[in-house]
Amino acid sequence: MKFNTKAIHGGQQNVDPGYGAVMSPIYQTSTFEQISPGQHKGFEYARSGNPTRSAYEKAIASLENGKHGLAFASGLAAIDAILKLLKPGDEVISTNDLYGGSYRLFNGIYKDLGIKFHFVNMQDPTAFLPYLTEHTKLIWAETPTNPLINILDLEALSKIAKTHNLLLAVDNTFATAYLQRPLEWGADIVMHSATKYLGGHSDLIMGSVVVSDDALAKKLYFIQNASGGIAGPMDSFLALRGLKTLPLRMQRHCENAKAVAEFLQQHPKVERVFWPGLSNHPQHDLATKQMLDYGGMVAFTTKGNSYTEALKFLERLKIFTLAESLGGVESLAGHPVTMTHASIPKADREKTGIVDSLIRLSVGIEDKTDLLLDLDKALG
Ligand code: P1T
Repeated sequence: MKFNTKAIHGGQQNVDPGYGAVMSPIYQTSTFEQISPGQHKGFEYARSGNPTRSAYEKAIASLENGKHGLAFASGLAAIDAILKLLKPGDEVISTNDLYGGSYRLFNGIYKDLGIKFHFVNMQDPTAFLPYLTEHTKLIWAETPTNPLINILDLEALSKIAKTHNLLLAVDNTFATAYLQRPLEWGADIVMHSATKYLGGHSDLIMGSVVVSDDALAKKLYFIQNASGGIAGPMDSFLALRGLKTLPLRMQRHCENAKAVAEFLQQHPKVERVFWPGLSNHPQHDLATKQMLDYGGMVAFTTKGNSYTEALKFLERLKIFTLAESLGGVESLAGHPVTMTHASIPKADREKTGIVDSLIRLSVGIEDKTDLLLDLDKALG
């Protein structure tokens, strides 16, 4: 099946054996009747499994070209489950340019539980080799990165991971399975904040993990059930509905982001634009190699790098809503320094390029003429 067909039908055969409902029903139940103790119809207790969640898990696994999908209560709950594969003393090499909440989970919780993190600029995939030790177990990559839209080389990272017997986990939230499928490049684990493009309508918080290896899937399923950070049936239903229009939405997100990036690039008040579709983006060729298109996320800095000017710009926007999050049909704008990346210490933030005037746009699927007009007026 091709991707557009899979988005609608992938893993969705016979979702309602009872009545043949075309859409997976929302099984809003905590438990399932057993015919005799231990004998049931496939589901027993809804933390362990729920048919609506299972329908979503099969669908996202199919889209990522993986074998096993797992759905969690949030993107961070999904990352949390992946980290629980590790033991005290293990080491992780993570990209230094990543979602602030992932950094907070690593540094604020798992560091104290005995896991050591090295935050490295992974744009050169060999840069972390000096940090490898016999204790290194996991490479954490995010591409495109949040918020600087840098691109990491999935093929190169997975080759290094295989050579050193490490797990490579990729946060695929910004790209989605429509634009990029990390498992196909050799990654072991792909993770999503399904809150974003997969759900697509800013109406749920959810996460997912997809793997192909059976033993790894078994461990993750054990963690999902034992820790209990599962996605509920209503959110699973909404995310599953979101997947069906993912290709259409992503096409428009990319088209509008191109218009926005090109507009910003020629604007006299703008210093620098970060969007991998621009030929002057440092990893434009790499993005062209590993992504189908360049995504709906655009970041930029203004001339003079003024914190106050950045806030004023954000307050003046009318169609772009000033809010955290991304990936919904509506355009959002954010200020990483005060919002999504505030939990990263200033010195670390600035080292990676998250400066005071950095603005992050999640370009929605509205008419692009209105979006450009809104940006133009707000830039003054
Ligand atoms: O919010 P949650 O569903 O728990 O997902 C966390 C997460 C993980 N990975 C990436 C790349 C993310 O962007 C996020 C969440 N990000 C935002 C809320 C944001 O505005 O960037």
